[in-house]
Amino acid sequence: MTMDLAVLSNQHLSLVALGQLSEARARHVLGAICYVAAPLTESAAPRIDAPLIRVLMPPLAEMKSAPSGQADTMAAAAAADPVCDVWFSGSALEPGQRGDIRYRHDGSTLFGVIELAESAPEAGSTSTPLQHTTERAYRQIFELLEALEYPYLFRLWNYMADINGQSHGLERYRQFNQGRQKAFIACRRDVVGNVPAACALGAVSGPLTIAFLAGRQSPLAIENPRQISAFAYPDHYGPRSPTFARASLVRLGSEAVLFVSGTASIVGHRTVHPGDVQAQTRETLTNIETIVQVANQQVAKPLFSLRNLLYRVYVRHSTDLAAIRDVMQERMGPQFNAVFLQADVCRHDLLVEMEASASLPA
Ligand code: 3EB
Repeated sequence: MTMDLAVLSNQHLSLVALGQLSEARARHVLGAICYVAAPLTESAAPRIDAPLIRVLMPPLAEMKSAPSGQADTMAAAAAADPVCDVWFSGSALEPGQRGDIRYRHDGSTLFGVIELAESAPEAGSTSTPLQHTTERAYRQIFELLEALEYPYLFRLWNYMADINGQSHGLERYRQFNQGRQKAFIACRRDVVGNVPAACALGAVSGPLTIAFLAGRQSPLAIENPRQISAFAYPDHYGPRSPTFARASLVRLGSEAVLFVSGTASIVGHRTVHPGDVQAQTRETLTNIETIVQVANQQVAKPLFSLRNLLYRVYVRHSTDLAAIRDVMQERMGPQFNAVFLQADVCRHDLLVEMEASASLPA
């Protein structure tokens, strides 16, 4: 049976569907990130021999309809089946484990996952546990990539508990940024310009959980002209800037793969439309559209569009689901491909954040 698979592509599958993939197709799974409302029992865990991580981040489904006679605003979001972002390779895969990282790779692309419980640094260190743990995770990632000769990070997903919480006098997201940037510097990685696409979101609970895609082909880092680059944010967003690009674009064989980072209602460096989830959704889509235009200039044709991306939408308040979906529909029509997750976004005033990807013949 021939697997008509792209060089690198992703798909949203329910956890059940992931467990039921044919053996031939399962062999092509690089890895998966599964978003679950509650910890999985062992029997519910899919028996798939690929790196898979579970993030406690409830998937959202809209209720079919509001009770008759009640206003639309009564329509609430309900928990949906666990949903997985599954990454496929068109080639044969090799599995591996090194330290706390599990990975699979195909000679061109590597997908890895690492989960670390937060632990305090040795006595005398000024790092907070989250900062220390982040630094350890990233050092392991860079060491693996060096050892296996996959030098280029395309994309990272960062998930942590209580992202907006305060401890040791600093917001936890800012502690994470400190640890991440320190590891980049220690491992002689660029912290401005040539940096990977990423997202950083708050889960209900659980360890620091990171998934990543890396390769042997250098990606192009893309910035959004409407926004100040995150690595150049002013100091008042934290002592160390976030280390990510607005998107990355990589050419793999005959395909162009676009990774749009977590994108929110930020213009310049400021949050705009605080308290207005629909206006935030419109601004976010305008930001993604702008990133898509920059990517299209790079491939010299209108390859990517809002409609042909695959979205993950992080919703702070599950009751905002319908309002967000309506704006997406108003902008893209009914045919868009998205999953919605309840998550904490890394600024208090952000109500929604979206990330997207597409893999297209270029
Ligand atoms: C922002 O634009 C919103 O720290 O890796 C988006 C994407 C955000 C990635 C990260 C943070 C990150 O600043 C937050």
